[in-house]
Amino acid sequence: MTVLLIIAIVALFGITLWQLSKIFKMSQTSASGSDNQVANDKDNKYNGYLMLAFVIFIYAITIYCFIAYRDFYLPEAASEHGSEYDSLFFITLVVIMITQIITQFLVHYFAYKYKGKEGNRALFLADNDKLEFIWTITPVIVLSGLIFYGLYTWSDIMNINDDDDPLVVEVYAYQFGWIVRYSGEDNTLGKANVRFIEGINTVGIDETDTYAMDDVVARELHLPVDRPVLFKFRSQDVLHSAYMPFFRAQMNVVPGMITQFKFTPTITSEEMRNSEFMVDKVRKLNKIRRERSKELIADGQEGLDTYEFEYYLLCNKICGISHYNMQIKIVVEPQEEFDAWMAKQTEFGKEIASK
Ligand SMILES: [Cu+2]
Repeated sequence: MTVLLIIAIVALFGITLWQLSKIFKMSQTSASGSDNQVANDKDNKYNGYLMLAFVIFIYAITIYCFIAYRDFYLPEAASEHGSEYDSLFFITLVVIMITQIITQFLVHYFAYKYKGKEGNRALFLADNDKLEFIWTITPVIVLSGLIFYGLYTWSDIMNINDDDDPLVVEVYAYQFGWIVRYSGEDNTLGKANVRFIEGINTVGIDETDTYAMDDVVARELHLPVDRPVLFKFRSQDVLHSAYMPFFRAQMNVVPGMITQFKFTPTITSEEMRNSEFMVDKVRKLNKIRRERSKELIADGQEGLDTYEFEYYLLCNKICGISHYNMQIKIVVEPQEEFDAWMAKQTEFGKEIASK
């Protein structure tokens, strides 16, 4: 790979020198009156066709990408606000695509249509108020529409209403992992500070705070389905970002402050695992893994496990050397299963009492 890169750099450097020498030569010849470097009708025609060919190439590669990468789309959102987010995204994409397809065509078509011709002179046009008005006002209207729609969606999603009685959960980020803290019976998180981190107190809970006694610290993020969850994010060290693509949620995790985000999960892990989309995706993935396993085993190494779908919360800020593996499993389940899981966890108060 490195060798390839070096070869590419040397080649590019060579081409640059060659082009530079050409420019130098051109400036010399035009000064001396020779015009053998000026494009003639044949050259212009050739370049005109190249312009047309290039726009066809752009369209072809766009269509190819849509088809080739169609499997990489996320399925239906697994949260309540997800569909609003998806419609915003889809409408923006459609508006941009239509504009791009038309303007790209016009740019290339006009370059072809008005290609240079011997003896032709360009028309001098100082300005045209009407035209300028149209091409200024149209983007203003379209963009304002998109921006207002985006702002409306944003405030709708980010509006945190206490009447919803959300389950309060802290998501704590560190290099390189996540810890979650449930607020317990009182649904209020105890105070915490990085200075209190010691031994089993992994997220720095204030042991003197009575609200903290029923807090539950866990290494898996369990969420009851159809109940609003209010996430409070804290970071121990650097900037991280909590990314939950299936729920269309992402929030920066900033050292020294608490950021928050609320959403309601609507599809359990089990339902997502059994959905048509996921069954098909997992089948394709496991086919790739089986083939890779064969190679590994033939090589005397251990084969790969069969993949099973789980939701994950991932870090989406490049925060250091093990950033790529900074993740925590999310389990969305019916309320009863959530309660059963919670009953098996130890409250912070009991944990410090038994140490
Ligand atoms: Cu991170």
